[in-house]
Amino acid sequence: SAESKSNAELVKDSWRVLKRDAGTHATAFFLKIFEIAPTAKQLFSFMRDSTVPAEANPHLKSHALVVFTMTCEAAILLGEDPTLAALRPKLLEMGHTHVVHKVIDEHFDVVKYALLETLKEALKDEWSPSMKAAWAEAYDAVTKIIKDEMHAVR
Ligand code: ISQ
Repeated sequence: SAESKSNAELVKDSWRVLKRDAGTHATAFFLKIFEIAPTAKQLFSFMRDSTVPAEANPHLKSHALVVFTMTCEAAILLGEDPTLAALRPKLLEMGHTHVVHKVIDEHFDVVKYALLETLKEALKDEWSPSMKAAWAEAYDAVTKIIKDEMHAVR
């Protein structure tokens, strides 16, 4: 039953569903972010300089997949490695990149909400409170390391 699954298994299950139509879900994810926070478009150079509608932007999919895959990798790792030591070098680097692009802490809340909404819509009947908790835990662990590094270098 779903109750007996680990967080890693729950996230892997949802990832399998998401992957079937990754482009669509990646686009939905971005559009949700811009719906909540229209000024967030200014953070992405490929959006800022673009004349095509967001849903036709080729860079959008790969960027959204960064967030999906990083959160997914973290969820799988968390059971064995609560400090995410293996991902740390990459996450510290991401902290620097986000400072350069003038990302602030509040942006992470918008992205978390949009991520969970996107997953809920993608998973439909398979979405569950335990899946939501598993993704949220992984997202919080990843973004804590990124944000701590942003505060340290700023
Ligand atoms: C933050 N960093 C990289 C890619 C992203 C895609 C969507 C939303 C936030 C992001």
